[in-house]
Amino acid sequence: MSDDCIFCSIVDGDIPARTVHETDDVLAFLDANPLAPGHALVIPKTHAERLGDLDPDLAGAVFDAVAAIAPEIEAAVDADGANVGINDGEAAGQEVPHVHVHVVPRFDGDGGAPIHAVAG
Ligand code: DGP
Repeated sequence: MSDDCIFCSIVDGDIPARTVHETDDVLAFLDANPLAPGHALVIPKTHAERLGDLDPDLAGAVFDAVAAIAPEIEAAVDADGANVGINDGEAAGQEVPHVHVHVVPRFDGDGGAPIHAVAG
């Protein structure tokens, strides 16, 4: 838990969120500013600012959760694919300093950019 961390407050139940998956170590919830229907964030419950700060076992648990829920979210919103990614550090666009993996459903012909176009 880190004071002033929005995502720690969500873990603690002090800020409401639409939970889509939860384990002892990981929470996934819908993004408040979705890029697409079903856009979810997967976070470790323990505070870590950057991916490199994350305990490797916990990083594994986060990606296990991503792998489990991405197909479920795609099915729930009838998507055709998903972008899965991390904005790691301010220079990469990280706004909330608590590691989070974006799962953004994609739809055939939706006109959005692939991740490799972000800095291209
Ligand atoms: P990033 O730029 O990678 O740090 O993305 C932060 C994301 O977090 C952004 O898509 C909006 C989302 N977000 C920010 N505050 C809240 C919140 O209080 N609740 C939820 N559910 N999402 C939030």
